[in-house]
Amino acid sequence: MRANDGTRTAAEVLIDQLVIHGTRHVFCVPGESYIAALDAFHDRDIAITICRQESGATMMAEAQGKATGRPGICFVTRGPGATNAAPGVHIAQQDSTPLILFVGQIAREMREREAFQELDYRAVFGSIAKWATEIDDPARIPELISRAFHVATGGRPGPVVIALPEDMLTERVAVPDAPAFEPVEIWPGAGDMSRVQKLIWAAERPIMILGGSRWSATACAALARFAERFALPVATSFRRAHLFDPDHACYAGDLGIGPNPKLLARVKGADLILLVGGRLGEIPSQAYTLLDIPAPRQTLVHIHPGIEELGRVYRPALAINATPTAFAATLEGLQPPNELRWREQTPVAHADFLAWTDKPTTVPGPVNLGEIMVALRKVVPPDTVVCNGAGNFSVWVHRYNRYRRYGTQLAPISGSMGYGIPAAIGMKRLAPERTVIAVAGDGDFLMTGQEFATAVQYSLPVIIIVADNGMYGTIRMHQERHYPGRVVGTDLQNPDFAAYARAFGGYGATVEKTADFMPVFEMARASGKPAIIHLRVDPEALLPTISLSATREKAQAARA
Ligand SMILES: Cc1ncc(C[n+]2csc(CCOP(=O)(O)OP(=O)(O)O)c2C)c(N)n1
Ligand SMILES: [Mg+2]
Repeated sequence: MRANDGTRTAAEVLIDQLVIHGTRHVFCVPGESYIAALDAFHDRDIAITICRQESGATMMAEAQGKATGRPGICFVTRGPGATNAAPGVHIAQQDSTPLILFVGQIAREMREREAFQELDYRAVFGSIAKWATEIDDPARIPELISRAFHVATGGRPGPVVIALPEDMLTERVAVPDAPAFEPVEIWPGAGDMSRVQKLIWAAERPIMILGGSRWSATACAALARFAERFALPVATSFRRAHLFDPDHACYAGDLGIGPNPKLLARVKGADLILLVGGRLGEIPSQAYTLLDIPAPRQTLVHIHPGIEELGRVYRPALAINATPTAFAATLEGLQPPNELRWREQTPVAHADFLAWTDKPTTVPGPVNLGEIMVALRKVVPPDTVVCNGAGNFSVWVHRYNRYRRYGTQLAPISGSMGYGIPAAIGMKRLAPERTVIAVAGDGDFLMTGQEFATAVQYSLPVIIIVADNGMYGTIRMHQERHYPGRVVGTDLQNPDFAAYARAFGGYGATVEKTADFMPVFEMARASGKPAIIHLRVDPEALLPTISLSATREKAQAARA
């Protein structure tokens, strides 16, 4: 009950601030440590999603942060609740996603005794959050929450962790609210843009690479118009394929795991690279082999919202501290040269992409995940969101799905298993009208598969495809490459995933051959329930390009 003497509890001030900053969703696993904050949600216009484990809760919030560019919000309890939430915080860090994690904390007077579940959150999250703090004084909540929203979204976005001592939350204060925050745009200077134009005019073989966060549908559209006017080939970074329309004549493909060799050759052979928003980290740079470090042979123009990222690994010829949204908005002012010397090359780059992704390779066994992705991409609406975690199965997803709109790809740049299911649930909660699909491996699914209960609880009909090959296939692959024939710690004995779905109150079905998939998918869709389609995949189908036995034989031959 709210008082009418002009004072509020700290918890009430906190939740009021969230409402003012535009928060509409909160994900949580409850804990007695922040029971006063939970109470303050009562009668507030914020949808709460109660989850089954904190890693799923934090990933759901992170997925909303990715999709909206505004901080995803998660509440967890102290100690084990907080440490369970760490994977979502790490994803937000590596994926440059705004996220605010609130952690209940022991009462202030018990500090430093190792009270029940006591942790020092500044120390625990010090190296994986952008900012970790604890609020001692209720009167400073408006200031510190405002700062949290600015830190999470500013420059290169990332996670903020805020501990809330339990006794602090019930203290009463009279304090004015802080006004709503707005993410701060960072604009390139006029001089920057004229230098970009000069470098493009001098180029013979330019290419653009898009990555990172701080994009929008408008920015992607502006960038596509620019690419068109300049006939520039455009590649996307690892798990950022949704930044450019794959059907666009300038699209050259994505730099992920197992990329198109022709795209790699094109980037290596370019004389000008416009890297917009991305960091060209270990995965897209193919273990830092794509560009020379620190001085790339190509003329590198690096556009990034985080000043600390410019010159961090690669010395750019031109560094521009700007958000992709602001940079894209200024591209209209650039003029193409009279002669586009690379014009003939751009359709070739697009044809290379199509040749790589149009038709799936053949794989051993009756289920071909590539053919399934191709069949799916033909029937789902263009704004369908496809989510995934980590594992070899994701290589098929990224290669054969077409992410046709901004925000249709939710996948961890950090490579965290277990991301796809919570991401799909977070997304479906945000946009119930959209088709949301998660593709998971058998290992991947069970990292956060308990959240299927959350999908059922909130009637969120996500469709989950579990590619079950009975192993941690990616690690088995590395094993066969480095220690051929010596299988240790990578076999899995799995449940009946379709029965699992039904036991939770969802739709479940098993698919044993490719041709059966689409009818089952349609039934899953028609059921209106959260669904799991259990795909039985031959473990021999290791990658689109090589079988398990061939991987082993290749490694053995190299040793002989
Ligand atoms: C949280 C987490 N733990 C461990 C790993 C290491 N890892 C990467 S892929 C993988 C196996 C994935 O297995 P599965 O989901 O069955 O997919 P598959 O490779 O078999 O297609 C493992 C264990 C990881 N990336 N993330
Ligand atoms: Mg597997």
